[in-house]
Amino acid sequence: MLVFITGATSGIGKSTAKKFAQNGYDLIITGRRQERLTEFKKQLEADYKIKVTDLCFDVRQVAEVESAIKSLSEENKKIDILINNAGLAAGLSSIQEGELSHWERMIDTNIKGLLYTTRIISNLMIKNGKGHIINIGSVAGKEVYANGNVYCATKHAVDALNKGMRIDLLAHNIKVTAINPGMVETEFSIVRFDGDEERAKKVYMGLQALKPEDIAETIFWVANRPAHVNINDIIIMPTAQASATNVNRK
Ligand code: NDP
Ligand code: 8X3
Repeated sequence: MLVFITGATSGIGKSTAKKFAQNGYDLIITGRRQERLTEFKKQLEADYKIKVTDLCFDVRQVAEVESAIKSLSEENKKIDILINNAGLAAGLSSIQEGELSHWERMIDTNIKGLLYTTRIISNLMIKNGKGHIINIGSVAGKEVYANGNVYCATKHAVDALNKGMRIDLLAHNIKVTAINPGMVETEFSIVRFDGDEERAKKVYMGLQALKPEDIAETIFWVANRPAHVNINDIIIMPTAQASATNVNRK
């Protein structure tokens, strides 16, 4: 079995790659940071005796996405599971004050990047007669919170695309699942606050946030249901979080 993961250099994508590797799956790991990909590939191959292919590309650049996937061997084009995970929040500002560059980065990554990857890989799955696409959405795709405007809009788009692709791919024996996490402690908030680690730490202060491993477990479980079973949609939160904004901090 072969799993293609976007954004495997950090956080949820990295933990998910490790979880599948531990269970003997071959992997295609992707991201923009080549050094991290090279190191991670070496480590996974040594620890788990699986085959790992690394592809360094920016999901926002359609030409890069196409040429990276085209460069795969015929064997590596038989992708069983696509995990559309690469994504980010940039900024936390009101609609009247938000930075255009932040908005463009989120829209280009979370929506357009996911679309570019899905279009090509879904065609490979159709050729193969089966597949499973797992989209990483968010609680921000189910609710909207103050100053979350554009990030929430991109994750609402993922929610809609998840439903839309399930309908379009129905005739092709391709499962489509969304995993929608609440707060997960990764590099997410550091990226959101443009590298401000102190501000990022405060997001998770006083509560036990989810760990990326918790999401990896869930993704692995979803991917291992019997052939006739599809999990459409999961919302997974820390026990200390009831909604996007209701958090029990000690
Ligand atoms: P991280 O910042 O730890 O990881 C993000 C990953 O996405 C990195 O591997 C990064 O790789 C990759 N990525 C970002 N932009 C691009 C790009 N333009 N091209 C290719 N790869 C890219 O965050 P998380 O693990 O938390 O985030 C993973 C997903 O989970 C995102 O879609 C996020 O929205 C979602 N999510 C996160 C939550 C959280 O609380 N952490 C909650 C709900 C959803 P590189 O920089 O090397 O390109
Ligand atoms: C990430 C979770 O609450 O910051 O998608 O939007 S949140």
